[in-house]
Amino acid sequence: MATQRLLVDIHTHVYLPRYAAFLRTRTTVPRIFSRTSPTGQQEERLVILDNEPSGGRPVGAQYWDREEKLKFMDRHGIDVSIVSTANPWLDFLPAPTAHELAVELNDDLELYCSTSPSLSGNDLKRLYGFGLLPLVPSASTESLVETVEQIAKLPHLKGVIMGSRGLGKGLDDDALEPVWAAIEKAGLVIFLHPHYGVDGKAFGEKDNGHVLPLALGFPFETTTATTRLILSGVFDRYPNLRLLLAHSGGTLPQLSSRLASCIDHDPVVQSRLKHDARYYLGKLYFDAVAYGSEELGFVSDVIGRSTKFSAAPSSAAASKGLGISQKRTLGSQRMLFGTDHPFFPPLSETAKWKSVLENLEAIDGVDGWGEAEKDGVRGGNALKLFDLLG
Ligand code: 5CU
Repeated sequence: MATQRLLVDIHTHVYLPRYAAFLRTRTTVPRIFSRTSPTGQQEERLVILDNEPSGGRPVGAQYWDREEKLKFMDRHGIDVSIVSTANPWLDFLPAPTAHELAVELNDDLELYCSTSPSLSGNDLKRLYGFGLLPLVPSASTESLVETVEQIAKLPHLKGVIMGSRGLGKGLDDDALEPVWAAIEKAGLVIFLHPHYGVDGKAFGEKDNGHVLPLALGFPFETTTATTRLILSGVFDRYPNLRLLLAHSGGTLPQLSSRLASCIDHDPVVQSRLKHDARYYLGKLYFDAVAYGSEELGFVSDVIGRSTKFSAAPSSAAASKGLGISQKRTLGSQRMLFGTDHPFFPPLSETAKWKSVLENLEAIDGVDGWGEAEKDGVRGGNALKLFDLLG
């Protein structure tokens, strides 16, 4: 099989059996509990969000059983998945418990991946993973750096997944400097994923189910967390840090010129940064979980124009002349296919999941992306970012 044509899913989640067992012991959110369903069956329910109805949602083997992940991959033609623990990770735990569980879950995930089938025709495994850090209030720097080093030694773990809370003060907290340094040194990719959304009051009183927190709250959270990281100068201090944003970077691509203008009018903030804000978007990676071709095309344009905003005059000159198709090509190289499995299951039994098909069709339909760009987004970019070919 030609590795350039592989389909690689970089946004796909799991609650490892140890994590699911832990959630079953809890009586407060997040938790898994059993109940008798209205039809008289015994069933398990998952509650992870504070504003979720207390009955939660159905949860089953697709959340923890590796065979189910592989079946889902086979059904959708996915060759390789880079699996991450789903939210809320370890965020809700006291520091010692979070550290202990992080170490155990990282070992569990390495085993889950290393004993997965090999992909026929080459040396790749079907499964790789993102590890977990004990990012909770009062976690010590030593415990965080130690866990980064643990993950770096596990050959099938290629990065870390994290939310936006950090040690309780967000990701622009100075206390996280040694963590960024350790992650950069280890060459791990950070997958930044939302969980908390925004203040629910913004969504009013009408019952719109889970729609507003998921469609808007999640991406707004990612937008704010990434913007705060940019403003803190993290990408100037750690230029080789690789940050992958969930849900195509939320609304950051749409707002990046407004952000740049606001910074221009604030000399204090401006003096902290080496580059125009738009430059930093070209240092980031974006999943292609946006469900629409126009959105993907737009995000690739914004990423692709970023070198125009480098403070280095030579690259400014080099990129001024980039046309729309060159920007789209350049931008596409930082975008990667994802499914969000096991979330967004179809409402009725279908062979393939609508949410997956929509994301594949979106990639296929981007104006100005040729086969090379589409193959890159479908898998080639992931092979490079995660150095899967060695
Ligand atoms: O449906 C949801 O709540 C979620 C979630 O919590 N996490 C995620 O990755 N996707 C959907």
